[in-house]
Amino acid sequence: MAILQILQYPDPRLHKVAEPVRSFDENLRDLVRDLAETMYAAPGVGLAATQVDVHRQVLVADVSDEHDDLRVFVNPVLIEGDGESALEEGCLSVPGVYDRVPRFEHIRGRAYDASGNAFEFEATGLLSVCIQHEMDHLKGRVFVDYLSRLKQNRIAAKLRKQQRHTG
Ligand code: GNR
Ligand code: NI
Repeated sequence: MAILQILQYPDPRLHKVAEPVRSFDENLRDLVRDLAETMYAAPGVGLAATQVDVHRQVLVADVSDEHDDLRVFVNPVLIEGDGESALEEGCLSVPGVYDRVPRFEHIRGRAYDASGNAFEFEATGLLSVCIQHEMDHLKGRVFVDYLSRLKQNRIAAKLRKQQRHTG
């Protein structure tokens, strides 16, 4: 198990598009364990492999208060989305920035677990928004990409400055 380093916006590696997982092996299960450990340590409610510079379609989420409801999604696809949600979002790769972006309130999709078993999922509320946020990461999209160019420039400048100070 290991806590992995999370890429910080505006790192260009956050815009890489993840490849589908082809072999459901020990390597994948190690990645899932490390993603979960890194998410819980942060702490965050979700984490995509892209954020730890692994460009494969794997994400984890746990929106429970007790941190006892880990969900693992490999090669996730949306089947349908409806309604509108605009929860305030944050991102471990964009610390200190919170904003609303357009999301479905309710989603249905399918994915694989870490052992390669296919399953269908349905989500509303925070879990739904979190899964959409993580699936965007896998496509190389960060939530601030939905904001105005002015906001994006301000956020990038602020975070670059912070990164100069903290290394
Ligand atoms: O920890 C996180 N909280 C959060 C809150 C609202 C909507 C999405 C999220 S995901 C975020 C963790 C993260 O950056 N995942 O990519
Ligand atoms: Ni994020």
